[in-house]
Amino acid sequence: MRISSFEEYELAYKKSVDDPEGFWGEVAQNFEWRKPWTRVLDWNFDKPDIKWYVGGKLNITENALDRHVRERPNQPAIIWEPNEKDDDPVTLTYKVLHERVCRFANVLKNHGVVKGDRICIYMPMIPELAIAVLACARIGAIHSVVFGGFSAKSIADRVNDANCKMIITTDGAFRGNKRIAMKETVDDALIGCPTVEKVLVATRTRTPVSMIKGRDYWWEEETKKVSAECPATEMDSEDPLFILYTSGSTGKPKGVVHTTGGYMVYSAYSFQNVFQNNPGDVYFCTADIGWITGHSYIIYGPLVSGATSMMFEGVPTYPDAGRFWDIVERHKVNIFYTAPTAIRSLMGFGPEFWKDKDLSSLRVLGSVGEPINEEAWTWYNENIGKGNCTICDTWWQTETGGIMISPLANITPTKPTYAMLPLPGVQPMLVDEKGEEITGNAISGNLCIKFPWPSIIRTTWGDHERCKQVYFSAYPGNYFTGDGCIRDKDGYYRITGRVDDVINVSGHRIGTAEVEDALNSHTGVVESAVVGYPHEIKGQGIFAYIIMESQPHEPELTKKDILATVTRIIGPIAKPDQILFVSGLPKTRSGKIMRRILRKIAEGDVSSLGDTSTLLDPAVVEEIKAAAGIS
Ligand code: 7RM
Repeated sequence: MRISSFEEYELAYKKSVDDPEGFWGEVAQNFEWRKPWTRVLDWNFDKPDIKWYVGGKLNITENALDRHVRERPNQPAIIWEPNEKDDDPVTLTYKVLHERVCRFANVLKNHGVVKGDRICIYMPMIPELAIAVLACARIGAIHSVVFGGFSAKSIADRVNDANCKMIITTDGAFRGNKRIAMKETVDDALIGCPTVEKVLVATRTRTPVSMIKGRDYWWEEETKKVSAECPATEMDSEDPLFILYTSGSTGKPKGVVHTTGGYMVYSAYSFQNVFQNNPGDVYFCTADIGWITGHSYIIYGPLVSGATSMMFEGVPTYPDAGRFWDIVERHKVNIFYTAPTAIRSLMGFGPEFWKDKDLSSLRVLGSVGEPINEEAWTWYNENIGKGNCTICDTWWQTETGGIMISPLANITPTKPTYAMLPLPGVQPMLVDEKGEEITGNAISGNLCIKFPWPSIIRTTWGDHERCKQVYFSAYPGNYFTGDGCIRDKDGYYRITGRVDDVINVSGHRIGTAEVEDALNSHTGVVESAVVGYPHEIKGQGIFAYIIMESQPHEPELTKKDILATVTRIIGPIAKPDQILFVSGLPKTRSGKIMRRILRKIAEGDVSSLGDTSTLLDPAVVEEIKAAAGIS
């Protein structure tokens, strides 16, 4: 189903609320099922227990590949742009991609992988990453992609949580002018991963790596041993398709589980309707496949829709800050999807990087990952879109699987910084602190969704109770997003950011508790508290307050050591931007850290610290202010 006017949007929206099962049954007819479902939806938000397309059988790769091999075999499925601007791009047509996926699926089978096994994928943005993901889906193995910037310990934690039996990686990665070790990091992780039996290694940088007999195998050699035919494994709608770890406000990252049928329907439905991709279009999403945006809008949504999806290996500033626009010009990109942090960073480099580039192919510009500020929205609209493109500010989450609130390109009106309206099938609700629904105009509220959609999170891997606690208990009967939101008089939504202890740094979700755990493991650290603060480029920066056993003799060196510890434990993306050594933290009598106060101090705004009378020791606040150089 493809909506093509605002009237159609309104009709579809109404139908989706009046008759959700009828609506989603119709949408799902657009895909190929081996066996139809007997019920569209079964749900209970209290347990939670949510099932879509009950009894339906399918394989998502038959929809993403085989179908298009029949209908458009020579159309590019993936166009890969390498790190070096002077290297040739690689085009994989649907026919070629299908063949490479089948071949690699046979490699997985040869190495004992069967339906339901969990496979960790730790790779840079090369075509083999997409091939590995789809090969897992081909045979019903559950992929767990770990972003290439995470540390060995983060890999190990994720591998162990899901008991992965294989890791797929590369020798190394090219990122801008850096070469990054991948296999070596996996080797470090493997010291603590007893369930991993095999490691498959694709070559990219041809960096020397250790290869252990009986465990480590080269991708290229293994693919030579197998045939290019691999029938797809029949999956139930509710069989897990993948696990993707994401940070929350407490504890370690949790494994968000998405299942086959509902995820396929929603990723493709949302892709088609938000971006309004037409046959022959080139679509470019700059995300990394290690995040949900890459799963849903580089791989599954576009490929199930038969689109042409660009995949870029490098970084926006290499060889210079015009790289995205060079790619748009070179490949005549029609739809471009990126994050506000990239926009803000590129804005700062000056017009010589964009003004002479031919961007006339562009029709739709997307934004995702964090709130987009008005200045960035306007710059994107004027300098990249030349005032001729729709800006789709798309709000969604790892847990929602697909875009929930966004303009439909050239259909929905737009307004700077607003994600505008829910897609048909999505029923947002704003609630106040007491859990009462706010109707009409709302100057602030917590964003919930009151009815399921096909790609809603099903569980958190290995810990269903956590899924219930985090998402379905704050406002019983509703899914709670963790985001704050306002709604204007026209009913348009603007997402203002997290209301929990999750920080959004350059569009990456980072839990304050995770960073604190890493900080606390550094020698000499007694206690720490981490908060987010406004950062011009990153959206939010990480501010760490740290109590040391004794005042460091060389504070600057100690700070660097602490950053090295965080990099070792989580990865460079979790490094605090600022560290302040303090002698105490503002705590309530019950021992709870008052983060509100720490946030204000990190912002440099102490004019309204609010009520500090409940603090165990109010003098601490004055000390911290003095340490921060604020009075
Ligand atoms: C897709 C993705 C999810 C969190 C979410 C929000 C924030 C994402 C927007 C946004 C304002 C947007 N998944 N967020 N998109 N905030 N406007 N358009 O980013 O799981 O990694 O992060 O990101 O806080 O809860 S995610």
